[in-house]
Amino acid sequence: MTDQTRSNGGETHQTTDDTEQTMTTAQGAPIADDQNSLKAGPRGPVLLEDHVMREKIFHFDHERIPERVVHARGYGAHGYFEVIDSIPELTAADLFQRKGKKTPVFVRFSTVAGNEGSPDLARDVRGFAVKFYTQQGNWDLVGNNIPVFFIQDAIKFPDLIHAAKPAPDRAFPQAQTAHDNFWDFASLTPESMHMIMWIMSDRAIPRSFRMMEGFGVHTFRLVNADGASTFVKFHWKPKLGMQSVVWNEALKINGADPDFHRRDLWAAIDSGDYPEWELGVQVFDQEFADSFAFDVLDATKLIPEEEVPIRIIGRMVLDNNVDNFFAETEQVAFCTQNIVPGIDFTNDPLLQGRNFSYLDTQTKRLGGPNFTHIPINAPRCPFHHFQQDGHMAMHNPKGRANYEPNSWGEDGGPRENPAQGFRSYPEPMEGNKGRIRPESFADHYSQARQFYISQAPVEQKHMADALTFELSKVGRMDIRERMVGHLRLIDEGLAEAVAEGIGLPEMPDKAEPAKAPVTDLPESPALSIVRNAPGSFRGRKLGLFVADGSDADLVNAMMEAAKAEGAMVEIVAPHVAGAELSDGERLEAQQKIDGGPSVLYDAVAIILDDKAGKTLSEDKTAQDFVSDAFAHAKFIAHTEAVQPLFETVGIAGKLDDGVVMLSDKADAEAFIETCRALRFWDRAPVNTN
Ligand code: HDD
Repeated sequence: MTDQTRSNGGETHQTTDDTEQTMTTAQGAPIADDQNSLKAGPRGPVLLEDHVMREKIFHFDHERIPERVVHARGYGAHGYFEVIDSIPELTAADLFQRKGKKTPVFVRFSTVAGNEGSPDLARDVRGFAVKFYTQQGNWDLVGNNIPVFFIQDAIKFPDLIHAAKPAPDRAFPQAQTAHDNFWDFASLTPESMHMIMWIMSDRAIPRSFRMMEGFGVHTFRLVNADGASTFVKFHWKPKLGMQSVVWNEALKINGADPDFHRRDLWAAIDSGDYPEWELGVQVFDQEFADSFAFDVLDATKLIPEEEVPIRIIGRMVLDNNVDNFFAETEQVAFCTQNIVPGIDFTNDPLLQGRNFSYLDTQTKRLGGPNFTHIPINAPRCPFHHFQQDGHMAMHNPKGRANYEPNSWGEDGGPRENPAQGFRSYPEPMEGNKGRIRPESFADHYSQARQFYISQAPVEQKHMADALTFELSKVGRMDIRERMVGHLRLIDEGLAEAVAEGIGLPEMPDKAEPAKAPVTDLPESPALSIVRNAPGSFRGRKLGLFVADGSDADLVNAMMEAAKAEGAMVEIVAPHVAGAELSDGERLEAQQKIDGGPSVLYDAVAIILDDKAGKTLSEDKTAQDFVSDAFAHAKFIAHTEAVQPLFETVGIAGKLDDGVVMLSDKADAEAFIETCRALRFWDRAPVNTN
């Protein structure tokens, strides 16, 4: 029996951890027999009178709520935000006022397109939604791991999502954009080109939630105590650095462990290796906004870090897994409209539309307007208002007054507070009403090109491979051609690689560059993952493949070296019972080789003796373990006895500096240091497609 006191976030209603307690119905009536329904005679019909069974099954029948229309698959955790550098000069927001101040948070990471049961390593944007339980109310920063978006105006969101989700007539493909409808929409929507570059890049297949950046995407406002306002963009920077997997690996991870990302987050927190991000702000004024080459209200554009540096103001640590997935992660309701005094919206038309959508969707998903009564959504500061009644109302105003103004004096309930209350920034407005797309939103290609040229060569190859993969799943030739026509405006080399990849007989015409010319922007190295590698193997996982007879000293040295680096080790063996090492000790395995393919690890060490080396060279799963690790540019450490395995998979003649022979303890330590480079990209061209 679970402890509902905890999973409900502090409300005490019923039940405890104490398994000695009597099981009851939901009404609290003790149950004598939970194994058998009430029957007329031992083999007779079940009686309608059986209130115990009917209540139990009735409740079960109603366990599901509608999954989120987007971001259905997600995983959450609790933690805190701590101020490193206070910014009272920029904002009156309570949570940023004092260095060291901590604010509790709940974070939910997600994929966008797939349903709740879809695999974690779909090529997709990742949601990065943070609920700050501040002393002035809940602030929801509902962002993604990509700083730009597909569309400029919220009115296009249903079209975008319809096109990305499974086709309505056949209900497939699940959790992938690799189909005609998505590319049809994208190729007819030039404003999506910048974001297309991002989702075709390695950003869309992160190694871990712990290793991805997060972005508030829109330009927001900060407003200080004097009412002065600056613009701001929010950035989350992972302490472990950014890292992604390669596409062929992603496809295989989805089969081997569809829960790869959620398991990774849960395990890291459970083991006390708490994931951490820094919160950074790009702050700029109206003058900069007016001089910037793009409109800061256009969510398909970013502001390069090189142009407006990021100031780190805090850190977020996730140190607590949920007690109950449904109560917390499923019922958490993020709303972009949840902001607090000191932070304000801008006129970004995407943000304005979102401010309607989230409240609306939570009402539907959680069954009524009282979803703020659910503990995960309730503010953790005092709150008083006259909202009342409705489905599942847990707390209504007390006393006689449920309206305002009233003349009940002290018993009259809460009052507005002009000194502290939220005030919208009084931005002057003028203009004719109209369904208008501003001309300042018209350049759809320049930043797409900037993103592409800022990538390392291996990342550019991954992008060409990704586009080739996706467009190869598109049945209609005209859609494929139209996309290549757009790519020609972004980068001719990329367009050629994709045209060749999908076998176009001739190069299609360039797309019309809409109303704005494409400009050559400088490279922004901050946009590359590989160019900003963390130089550490910390938080990563080593797959250590052993068998009976493996050299105990080497195995222990490798485990110690990995541990000293702050990395995790998983033992993989021919049997899950483990292996008897050379010293006669048995080492338990976490994975039988069939269930622990090398795609689940960041690097692998294969420590076998001659006998096991020979036997396993004929084993298909052991062969895949080695050949995949090699194809995915991973670092491989091995004993001499692994040579026959290299021979059977055909890489014996191709071994490079990323494949390291182990003889003694020092080799093991040196190998873990080598792994700090994360991948051996010189093994290119890597067959990742
Ligand atoms: Fe959204 C969920 C992020 C545009 C409408 N969105 C949702 C979640 C994230 C984002 C992270 C999951 C929250 C959670 O974990 O529960 N969405 C974004 C970002 C956008 C964006 C970064 C662009 C900058 N979204 C967007 C638009 C609309 C929506 C333009 C509608 C006009 N989004 C929704 C929604 C969802 C949602 C339908 C589905 C479930 C939910 O809200 O709670 O309201």
